[in-house]
Amino acid sequence: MGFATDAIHVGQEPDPATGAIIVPIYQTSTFVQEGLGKHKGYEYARTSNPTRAALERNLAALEGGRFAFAFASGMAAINAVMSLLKGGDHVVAGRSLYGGSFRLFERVLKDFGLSFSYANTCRLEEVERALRPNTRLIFIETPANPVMEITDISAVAALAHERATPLAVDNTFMSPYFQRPLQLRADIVIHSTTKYLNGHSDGVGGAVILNDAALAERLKFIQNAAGAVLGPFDSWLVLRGVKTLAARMLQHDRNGLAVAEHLARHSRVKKVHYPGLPSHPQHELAKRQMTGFGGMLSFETGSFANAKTVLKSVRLCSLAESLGGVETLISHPATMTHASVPEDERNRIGITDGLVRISVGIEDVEDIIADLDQALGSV
Ligand code: P1T
Repeated sequence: MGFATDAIHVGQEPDPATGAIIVPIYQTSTFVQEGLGKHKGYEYARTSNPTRAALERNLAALEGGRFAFAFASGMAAINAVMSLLKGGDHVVAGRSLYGGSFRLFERVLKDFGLSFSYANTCRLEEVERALRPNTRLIFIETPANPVMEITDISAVAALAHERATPLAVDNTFMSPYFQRPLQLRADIVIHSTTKYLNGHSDGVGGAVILNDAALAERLKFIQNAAGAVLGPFDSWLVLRGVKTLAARMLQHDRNGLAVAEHLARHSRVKKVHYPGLPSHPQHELAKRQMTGFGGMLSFETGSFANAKTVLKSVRLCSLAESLGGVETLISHPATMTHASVPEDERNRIGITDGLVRISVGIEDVEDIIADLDQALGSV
């Protein structure tokens, strides 16, 4: 079946007990057993819950993977993947990552004996140079938050596999509608479902999707043992959200391109980072690896004062962290999402004080553009 059909139907068969067309919210902590060891597949809701299991089946299908696990947040999903490692292991991570991933690595996981090297993963030779004999994972985000750097997933996967090292890809920005890393031979896909998968800015969640049975078994063990699971109501919200993923992503993509093209022509905008623009340094790779460019972009206003003016002046666009919802969100990475990245590192990546990020929503695009124009008019 096609993607939109799977999004609506996989894991979402009518409820066998009642015929309800919508998967029920199994708001229960435990399941009564008929006798010792005799139950209907569910024992305790941290281990497994039917609403969460439905979502996990659905997300596995959308990413083209065999196994999926849902977590309490994107960060909990990333932490679970990192829990596959042990003290002394080394990770090569992309230098461009969501600030919270960097914070988890540097301020939590280092204390458990993991070590991290950050590479410009757009350059294969830099990934290769960062590898060590004890490298046990390569972790990338593509497109990367917020400057939209693109990493060649198949090329990094080939390099990783030469060393029998798994490659994990945070696919939050594209969603499986526009990019399927497992098909490009990545081993682990991570999502903050808070973003496009939920799509309506009303729940925080995360997911990990993979094909390898041994890794999946270990991850399932970690999900249950550490317990950062997605609750039944939040699982249900994501199940509802994914049904319109295909329709929403098409509109995010149309609006994203229109806003990016408009800003690129704007006299008060110095630079636009959007993979769908031919001026993007990896536009050709983006066309090859993704089937659309999505709704995320960032642009350079030239100074902190200019960025502040734009963010203060918008009326339709909401100044807020997060992304991927139907409404347009605008933010200042240097002081918001990437505040935990040291300033010199931020400048190296291009997260300047004048950089503004937009998660272009699916409102009428003329209204979004008019709002940005009036805000830029105040600069
Ligand atoms: O917020 P949470 O659901 O825990 O997801 C973390 C996360 C993981 N990966 C990527 C690529 C992300 O962008 C995020 C969260 N990002 C934001 C909140 C933001 O505004 O960029």
